[in-house]
Amino acid sequence: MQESTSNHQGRTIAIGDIHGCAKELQTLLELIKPATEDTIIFLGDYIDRGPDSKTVIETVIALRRCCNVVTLVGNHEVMLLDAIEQPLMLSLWLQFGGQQTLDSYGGDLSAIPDRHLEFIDNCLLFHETNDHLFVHANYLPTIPLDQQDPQILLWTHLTELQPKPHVSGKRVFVGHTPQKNGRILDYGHLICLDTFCFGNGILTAMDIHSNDIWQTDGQI
Ligand SMILES: [Mn+2]
Repeated sequence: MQESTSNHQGRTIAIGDIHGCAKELQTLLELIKPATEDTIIFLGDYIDRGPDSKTVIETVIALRRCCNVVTLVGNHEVMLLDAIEQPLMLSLWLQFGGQQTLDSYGGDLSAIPDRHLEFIDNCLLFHETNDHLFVHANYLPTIPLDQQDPQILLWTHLTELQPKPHVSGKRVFVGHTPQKNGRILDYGHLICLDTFCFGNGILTAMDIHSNDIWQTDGQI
């Protein structure tokens, strides 16, 4: 999906890591009030750690009826898929918050419906528009996103690698590195929208053109 820089049809809004916080996601969507022409871009990590990953995925799937939806993959979705394909990876995933995900489905891996697995399978490694790049975790500044190591795109925290502006000149939106003070991290060329929802209840969305920000306050 390509946006036009000269003629925006609706808003383009990015949402940070949800991690099973279904109530916060629903509150945030009530604040945003998505319209048919709007595009919402999720930066990945829908599942794990928080209490209701099943409802989060259900909510994102249902949102497709209301507006355009772009869904990126996070490292936690990759861990779930790995756990299904490689039994040895299951215990690792369970330690990284996967247990809460299984609990939300009320059972084991086989209790996850196929359409939820298809949703995860179809999530994108990155998304690119005329002016912006979207990826879960990080990037190397000198390489086009489609040539980068998925390990960096999905796993490397900004505390390990704080990249300079991307060679494309595009502003980059990421999640993955939790901002425990609940505020977005804004380097100008790079914005992190992971405001640590599973820890503090604050989930963040940002209109990438107006820079308007919506947040749940953690009290709801
Ligand atoms: Mn992550």
